[in-house]
Amino acid sequence: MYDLSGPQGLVRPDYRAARKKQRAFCVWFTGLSGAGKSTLAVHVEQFLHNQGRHTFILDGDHVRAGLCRDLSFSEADRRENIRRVAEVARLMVDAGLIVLVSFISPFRRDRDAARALFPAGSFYEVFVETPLAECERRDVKQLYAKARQGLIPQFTGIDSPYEAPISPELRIDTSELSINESVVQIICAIGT
Ligand code: ADX
Repeated sequence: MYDLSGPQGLVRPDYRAARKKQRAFCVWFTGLSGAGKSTLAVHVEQFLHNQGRHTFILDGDHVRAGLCRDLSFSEADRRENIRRVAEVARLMVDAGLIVLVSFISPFRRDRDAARALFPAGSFYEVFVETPLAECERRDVKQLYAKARQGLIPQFTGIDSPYEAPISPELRIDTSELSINESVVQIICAIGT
């Protein structure tokens, strides 16, 4: 792991967070499309913002329209997608922010590599483990129907793998918990 604090100047990452009167960290939401990752990130952010915290959301749909617009959904491009967003999240944490990352991030080794970028205790993996059947039933973006018709190749959970986390900091099944109940669990897990 490289040290961003040295050559950049005398202001250390923890000084920047302290100036914001907060602990800086990353909450990494992973799970299938439609599992509820983005919804949870939005509500956790709102809670933290109302508590006076400085936050930022990095979301797959948003980042793929800009920073990662050159990337497809092949395995290699998904890995590059996650590598980039992990690096950006790390920069934002060093800037003193609480960063909420919401990507399918289907491969365990890429999530582990993301975790390794952060100081110990400042990365929380939240596995949004809503079952595929429920994600498909919701089909908010009508993508599962298209994937089943063969119109979207390599769709996660259909014909592209999702590797479930082995020991995430937290598991949330949004088919069993309300948004508010989920937010409370996440806030308790991150301890802020
Ligand atoms: S990741 O696999 O590289 O982490 P990411 O979170 O950025 O995925 O983007 C997922 C979103 O892209 C989904 O919620 C869905 O809206 C859209 N999408 C388009 N094609 C696919 C696909 N083949 N598999 C999964 N999601 C897709």
